[in-house]
Amino acid sequence: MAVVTELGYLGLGVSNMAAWREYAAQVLGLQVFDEGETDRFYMRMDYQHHRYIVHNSGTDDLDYLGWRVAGPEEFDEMKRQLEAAGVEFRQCDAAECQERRVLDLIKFLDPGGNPTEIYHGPLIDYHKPFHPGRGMHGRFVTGEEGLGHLILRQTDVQKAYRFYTDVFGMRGSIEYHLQVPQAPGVIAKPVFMHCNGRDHTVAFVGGPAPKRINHLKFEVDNIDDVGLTHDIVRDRKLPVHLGLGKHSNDHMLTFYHVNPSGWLVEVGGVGRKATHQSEYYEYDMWGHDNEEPGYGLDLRLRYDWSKK
Ligand code: MBD
Ligand code: FE
Repeated sequence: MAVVTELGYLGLGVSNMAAWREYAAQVLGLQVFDEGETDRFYMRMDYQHHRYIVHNSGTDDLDYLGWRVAGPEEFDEMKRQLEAAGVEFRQCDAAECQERRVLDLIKFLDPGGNPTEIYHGPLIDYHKPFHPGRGMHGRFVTGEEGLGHLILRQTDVQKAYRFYTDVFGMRGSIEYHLQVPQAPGVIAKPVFMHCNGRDHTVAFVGGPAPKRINHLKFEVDNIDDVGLTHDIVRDRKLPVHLGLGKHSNDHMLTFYHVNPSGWLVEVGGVGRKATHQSEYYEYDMWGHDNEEPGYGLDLRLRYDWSKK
């Protein structure tokens, strides 16, 4: 069976290109550049030509995701797996491969209707060292673990779980049983999936959501980069949905703020890798208090020590 090896690139659609360029470089520390095109720019976080194409599409949402397979054989095998699962895909031509800077490419929709791409052979620019948009203490954690993680909208979480396990070869399970403050008695059971050493690469919460993407996680390898980004976000008074805290699944120190498109970015790091065995939690280790509701993670993550 062919398996996806990493979440390699994303297409983001935005309405305010200038705000995104400034935010990406000065708040997140990404390398922002363009190739002379007026309808898009690129964001880089390592040697790969780009990890993000930011399109002037006005969607203020995720426009597509790119999943990597190891090489030509796995690419062909993945096409057979999609056929066997009854998923209609489109083989892309040379121009479309060049647009994504990959050797081969197919496009289709995942069970939640999210535009999804499978590729092999990304362009890696080893002659061009990563140059962050602002000072960083350390680095983004990418490499074989891909660009980070995201929560992706799904109408049927069980159907999505089956697709990402049976067709993509990922593994995962429900990892939390969480209280929903606005709906007493309701327990949210988010599913987290991994395909490499990263604890999770994609997660599904289920239920209606205004956008395909709930949040995108940027992992840094130095706790001082979490602190620096946190200071910059606080100084700019960007809304912080969940304050600093530590997750029970990946043990990372993170916080969630709102980007210029109105959806969430989670910045954090210095945790643990995938354990490759299922476990679940009722609470995060500490923190992640909801400071400003309404951005899609209105869940009780912190244990209440005033109880009893
Ligand atoms: C995560 O990265 C996350 O976003 C949530 C909600 C819970 C655990 C880990
Ligand atoms: Fe997350």
